[in-house]
Amino acid sequence: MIQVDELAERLDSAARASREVTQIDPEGKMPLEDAYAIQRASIQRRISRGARRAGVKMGFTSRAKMVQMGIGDVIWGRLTDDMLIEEGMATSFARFVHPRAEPEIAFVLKKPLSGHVTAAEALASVEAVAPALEVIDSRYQDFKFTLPDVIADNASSSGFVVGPWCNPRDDFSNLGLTMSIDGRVVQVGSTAAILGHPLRSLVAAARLSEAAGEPLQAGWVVMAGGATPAEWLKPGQYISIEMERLSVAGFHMQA
Ligand code: OOG
Ligand code: MG
Repeated sequence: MIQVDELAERLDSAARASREVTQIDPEGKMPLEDAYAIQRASIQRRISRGARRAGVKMGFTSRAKMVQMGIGDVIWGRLTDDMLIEEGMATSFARFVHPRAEPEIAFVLKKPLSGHVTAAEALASVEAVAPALEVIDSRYQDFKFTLPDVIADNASSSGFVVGPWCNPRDDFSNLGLTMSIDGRVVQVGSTAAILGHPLRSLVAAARLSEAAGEPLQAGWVVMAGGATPAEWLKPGQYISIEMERLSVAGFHMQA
């Protein structure tokens, strides 16, 4: 029997204190349902301190991310309201252990969505889409983990930035995007890198969330997953995403 509460406490405390911890399952032998149970208990601690659930993040939905991190399975994590970095505003580097940023697309839902849904049903539940940035910050030393490790650690999630919301009726299946640091382009990609179409990530989120007993809710944000590899961040930088035909979003990493 694994100690779900003890491991959840360890990861939650590490995230709160911006401190790294050793891997909890370096051999990668833990059943994934145990890893998700640790994630759930760890986020529950945050919620009992007053944070509110804000949505879901999907991970490893692009080949670029799978290759960068050496993991080939789609995973998911829980977003809470305290993770939101206001677009154009600053967040403090001291909040993180060793942050990285990656360009994504975000959905906000206008109605609940759960179970096995078609892409058309998923689209019908979307209120708006926006270019987004995720700040990932593994709590593990050297940002190294196995699949159960990263699932238990809420899929490395730490912060998210969402740009101006745009009409989801405009085709967003293959939009060019760039991520820049201090105005210099560091990654170039397309929304099509996300499972061939970012809606497939929302379809997967609907299925996985329902299976976990926490179906997607109206008002929730779903982060579709990084379209390119992530970039290490340093204090003082301005990180931005520009997405063709949609809009731009950015934030300052304050020293
Ligand atoms: C795990 C989280 C993956 C994504 O967008 O693919 C992820 C990590 O890379 O540390 O957020
Ligand atoms: Mg991500």
